Amino acid sequence: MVLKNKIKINRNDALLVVDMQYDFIPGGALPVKDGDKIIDLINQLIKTFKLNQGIIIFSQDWHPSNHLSFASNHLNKNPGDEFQSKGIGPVLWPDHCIQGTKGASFHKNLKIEYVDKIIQKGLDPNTDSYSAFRDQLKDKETELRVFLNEKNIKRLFICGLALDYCCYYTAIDGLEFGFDVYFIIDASKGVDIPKGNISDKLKKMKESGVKFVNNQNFL
Ligand code: VGL
Ligand code: ZN
Repeated sequence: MVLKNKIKINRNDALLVVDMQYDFIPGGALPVKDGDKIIDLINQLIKTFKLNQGIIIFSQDWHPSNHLSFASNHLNKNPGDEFQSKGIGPVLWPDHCIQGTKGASFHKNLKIEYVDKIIQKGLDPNTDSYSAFRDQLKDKETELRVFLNEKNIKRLFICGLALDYCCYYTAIDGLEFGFDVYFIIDASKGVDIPKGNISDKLKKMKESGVKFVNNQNFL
């Protein structure tokens, strides 16, 4: 399942580090199991991309407190309850990554000094934006596509949190927008909500043409 060949990063490559924020790390509001264990690996990747003139991008979930993906903004709903309506769902979440809070900030151990661009998403209270490219209704894009095209990026390497939500939707949109998409398996962790979601989303990515790699594939 993981590619065998070695990969040499160049100036047409981008590393997209998805949502490495306190709320997605154990201790946060929407913790991803072992989310903190991938920080060192991501820092190694950041160094590899920097050394080889690749571009480094961080995405940041950045919600207003009245965001409709929060169970607290619905009557009689709890985090994890099923909910599917106009760009929200398939479940409701605990309040997380509220703009300006500690939970929304990047983990302090990340090599943020090497970042070329930060893409914020989920700002519209009425629709979610798992993908770093655009909202779930596919209505409004972030700056990501234009930025990647301006920098003449061909290969997009994705890692971070959560594998089965923001990483997955970003990877699928990346393919649709014409990028050669690589998913760095060992530098990503998922929530697996509902159960089986991680393996389902890995299968969908593979079928769609996403390539799987590990940190050791990089030269
Ligand atoms: C995410 C659920 C809600 C993610 C963001 O970063 O994967 N998941 N908001
Ligand atoms: Zn969110």
